[in-house]
Amino acid sequence: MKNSFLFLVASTIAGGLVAQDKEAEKPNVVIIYADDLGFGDVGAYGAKDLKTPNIDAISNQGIRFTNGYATSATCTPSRYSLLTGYYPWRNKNAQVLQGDAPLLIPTDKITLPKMMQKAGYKTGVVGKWHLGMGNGSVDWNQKVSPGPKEVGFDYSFVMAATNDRVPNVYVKDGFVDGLEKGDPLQVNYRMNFEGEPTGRKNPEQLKVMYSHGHDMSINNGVSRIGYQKGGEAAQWIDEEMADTFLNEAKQFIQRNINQPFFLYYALHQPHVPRIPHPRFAGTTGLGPRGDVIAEADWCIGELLKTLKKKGLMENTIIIFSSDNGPVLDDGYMDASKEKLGDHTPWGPFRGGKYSLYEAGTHVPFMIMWEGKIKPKVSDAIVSQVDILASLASLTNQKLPKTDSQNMLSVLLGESEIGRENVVLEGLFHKTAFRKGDWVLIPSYKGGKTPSWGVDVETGFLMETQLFNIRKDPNQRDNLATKYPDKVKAMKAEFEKVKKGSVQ
Ligand code: NG6
Ligand code: CA
Repeated sequence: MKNSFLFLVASTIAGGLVAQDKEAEKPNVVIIYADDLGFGDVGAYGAKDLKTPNIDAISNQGIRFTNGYATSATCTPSRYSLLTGYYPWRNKNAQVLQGDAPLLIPTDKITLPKMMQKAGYKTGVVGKWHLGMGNGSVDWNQKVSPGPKEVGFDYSFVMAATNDRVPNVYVKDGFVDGLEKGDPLQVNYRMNFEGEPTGRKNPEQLKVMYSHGHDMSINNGVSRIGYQKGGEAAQWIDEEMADTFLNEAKQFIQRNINQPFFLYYALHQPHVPRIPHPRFAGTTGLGPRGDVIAEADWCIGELLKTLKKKGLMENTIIIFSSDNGPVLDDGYMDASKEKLGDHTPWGPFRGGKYSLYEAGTHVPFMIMWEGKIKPKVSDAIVSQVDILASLASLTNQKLPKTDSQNMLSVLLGESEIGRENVVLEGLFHKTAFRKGDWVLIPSYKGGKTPSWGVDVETGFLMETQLFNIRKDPNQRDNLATKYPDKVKAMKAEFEKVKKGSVQ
């Protein structure tokens, strides 16, 4: 009698523990991924003239990484790495894609969302996709496939590429959302459709003037990259995009409240064209770039509120980062430069989006898990490419070898031992190598700025560059000639990593 009572108590406790453990292995995971947000754009990283209280709240309740990296200084390659676990320069096609590009990610390989599906998660992507969809000759009036579904997302509500590229429509689970039968949507990146206005020919129709490129089809008073015709009812209104994506993200959470979910919430801000909802226009004094960052921050706050209201905070890991560094004029005359004042989107770093210099890839990177991760600041080196292996470890799964390193203990704040080294990519697959405090930028032919004249130093110089990033975050003091042995050793290790023999 006594024994069986004890047995009952013991098994109940054990049962309880097992159940708890199981739950602990499968917290919801939300990745919030900004587009072109700089290290210095966030209050938690030192921004003073721009307020980001909701992003800061994630940082204050979790870990703020001071050495967090996107794999690339542009969007498609960084997203490719996040979802595949491979460095983007290993795939020659992983470069900024047009809106009609075929799906970039192989459908027969493991991806972050597929791995989460295997662990029993419902997976969703809301926001910017920019990884190609379809097979290269898409009929936008039929189901567009392969796409997010084939990459591992049970639900998707996305724009195909960027907010400055056609088609300007949302694609929901493979179908253009809101398309009317009698008004088919056509897309062409080579030539215009007869009689259709363009920014170049009809500047009087524009509410924001283009500065370079972006002079093709007009939607909602903004000319874009590429040509499109028809699909009028489905064309997005830029001012409503933030609310649209936020509602989709909230609904995804609501639908999956009773099971583990993985949400990839890919914000469109502050990428061009920067067109905030009127609620945010003029609120920061920094022009549209500041205003859309305030809008993005608000969206993040609303998402957190939703998780809180549903009682999900203690069972949800939230990761926040950006796909690449900041840029001011990226194709529209939106006064980003004129209204910048003392704000420094690049933080202490040199360069920006497109750049091999630090500001291209050294981005805000933070994680919170209420009650599980103790708040702190970490200087460990982490890359977004590591999220795959780390979440595989969290959910107890084996992965084939990729560039992704298991940084789970670093992400959970249990260790300060991050990556030994990390490869950084600028435009056109040009790469640099960080090891410890040192960054090596090999010599490259090519100009200081991208060919279309965007005002960012790429870091592509004829001479080899070596910097001590801790002492000289602004990369002004090139130590390559002073430390030839260091250059040699780093080059050798870089070559090994490129060949895949060092992980
Ligand atoms: C460039 C565009 C730029 C931006 C970028 C992609 C021109 C002149 N510039 O080609 O405006 O769209 O591609 O940005 O067209 S990213 O963040 O998605 O990588
Ligand atoms: Ca981007």
